[in-house]
Amino acid sequence: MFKRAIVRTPGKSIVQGLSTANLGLVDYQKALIQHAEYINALERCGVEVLVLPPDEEFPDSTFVEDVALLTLHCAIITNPGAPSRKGETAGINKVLGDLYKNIEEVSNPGTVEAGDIMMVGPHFYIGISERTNRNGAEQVIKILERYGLTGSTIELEKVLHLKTGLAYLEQNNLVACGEFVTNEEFQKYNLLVIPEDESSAANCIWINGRVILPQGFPKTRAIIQSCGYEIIELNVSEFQKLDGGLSCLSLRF
Ligand code: CIR
Repeated sequence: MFKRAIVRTPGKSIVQGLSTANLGLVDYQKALIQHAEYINALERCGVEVLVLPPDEEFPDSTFVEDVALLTLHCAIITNPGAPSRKGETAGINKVLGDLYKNIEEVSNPGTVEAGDIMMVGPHFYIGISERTNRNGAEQVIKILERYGLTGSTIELEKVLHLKTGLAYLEQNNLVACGEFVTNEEFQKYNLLVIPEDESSAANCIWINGRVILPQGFPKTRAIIQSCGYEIIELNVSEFQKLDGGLSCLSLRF
């Protein structure tokens, strides 16, 4: 169960965030409303939400998931592979100092963005992507092992982050799309295969028995509902314009 979450309110600079999506310019006012609805949904799932103020210096800083990995035993500050995002870690480091006794860090030449890390109980899958390199993943695995946890790597072919196309919903249920569907590593799970035309919906999150899904993906909704989950749908259009989704917007622990 998750007790807490950390989010960061988007700043006006979000309109300059990194993007390959070609979905148009972010509407800042809409982004603020969607972010507030996101916080509300987390609270409805029984999570206490710590809301950090906007950090205008970093346009992508609302995607707070990427700058830290929070486990039961330690927090790991990452080292983002995107040059414009490197400085985001200082802000999260300060906040985590009050919440965690054990704080670890990934350092150069290793790069890691935690959107590339998926937790399945005590095991962490780490995507090797344009943002997360092998050195970074190895640093994370070594740290995890010191705390009795494990990690392994998955090569990414097309997507930005591992969790762009995967979401673990507990109870052995794994949402998968595209390149991950046939990956050997994931065949031991009950795969909930998301059709390519709804690929954005693969970035959904399990919170305390409920699943938060992006709005407008009826096939995905039906698949997840058929497994017995209560669903909360949210409009995250402004974040999708920046290749972001539901998981990216919070650190859950
Ligand atoms: C970026 O390119 O870094 C941001 N525009 C989107 C980050 C999305 N984060 C995630 O998937 N965990």
